[in-house]
Amino acid sequence: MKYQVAVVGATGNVGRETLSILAERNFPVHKMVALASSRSQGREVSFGEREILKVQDLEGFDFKGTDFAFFAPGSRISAQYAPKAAQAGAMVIDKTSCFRLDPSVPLVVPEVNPEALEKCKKNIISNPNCVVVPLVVALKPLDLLAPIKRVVISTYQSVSGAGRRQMDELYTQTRGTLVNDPIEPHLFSKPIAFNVIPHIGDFCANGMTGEEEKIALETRKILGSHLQVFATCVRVPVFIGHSISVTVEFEEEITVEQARAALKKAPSVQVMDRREDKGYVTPVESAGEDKVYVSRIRKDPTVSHGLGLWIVADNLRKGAALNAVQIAEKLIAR
Ligand code: 11C
Repeated sequence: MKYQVAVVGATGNVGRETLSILAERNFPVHKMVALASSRSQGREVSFGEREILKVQDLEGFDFKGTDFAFFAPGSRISAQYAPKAAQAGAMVIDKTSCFRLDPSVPLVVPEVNPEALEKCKKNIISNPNCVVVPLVVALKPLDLLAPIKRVVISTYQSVSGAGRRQMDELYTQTRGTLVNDPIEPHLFSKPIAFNVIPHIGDFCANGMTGEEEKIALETRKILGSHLQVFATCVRVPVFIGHSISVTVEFEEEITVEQARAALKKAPSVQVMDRREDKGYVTPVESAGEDKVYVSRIRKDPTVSHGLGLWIVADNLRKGAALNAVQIAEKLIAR
């Protein structure tokens, strides 16, 4: 069986990656439609090496006959159009934060909580935040070994998570700095070239940022409310690949060897952990790859039962587009 598929937000980073992954994985498509705002109408996007698609205006599009609709526009666009697509009969897989905390919308990472798909009531499934996906892929096998009590993370998030124009800002600022022609920050609040910015999302009343709140709430929705999450999110001058420094506190003792063995067996995880030069993965190496890389597994002696980890993944692939395509593949398999 083949499906009619729509990609909404087809000109953005995640939309284009979705088209490319659907083509790479030979997703069974009989008709592919690329949608975006009227501003992008008529632009061309590639569907793998097979096809060039003309972008159509989302506003006038009738989703009747669409089987899968991958949404990767802004959250407000998803709020407006995803329910329309779902009502027209499309299974919506939404990559924005719009519905993630809605109790009637499953928030799914197929290797971690596929059972949540059973609870899909509105024809909408949410894809988690691009830090949360790799985080839960790595934490789930550890949580099965010994329940996790608390997770403290610091993120090192690439500019592609923010968008295409933010990638351009890093490029032009870097070049400008090197040729002594500094470019003022425009999309980021402070210079991103040769700098790091501890601010992703809007500030909340409690001092957290939106990204930090999302990470805590989404991780608990997926893994369970038995664990607490505290995050500090930082934008770094890297184009693709989010990294996470993680400290995990367990209810019971778990050794480094047990953790390493469980992670080695876990789906989508690649352990790369030699305690020597180059024995770990950096974001540049994760770009274009599908795995969640885990390095620097070590004991945290400052708490009763603690481990430290370093996690890296391509934020546009496993963090976003690939996970969404895997959700659709899981639905087809069922
Ligand atoms: C970033 N993680 O790197 C964000 C992008 O919740 O879907 C994804 C925001 C989200 O800026």
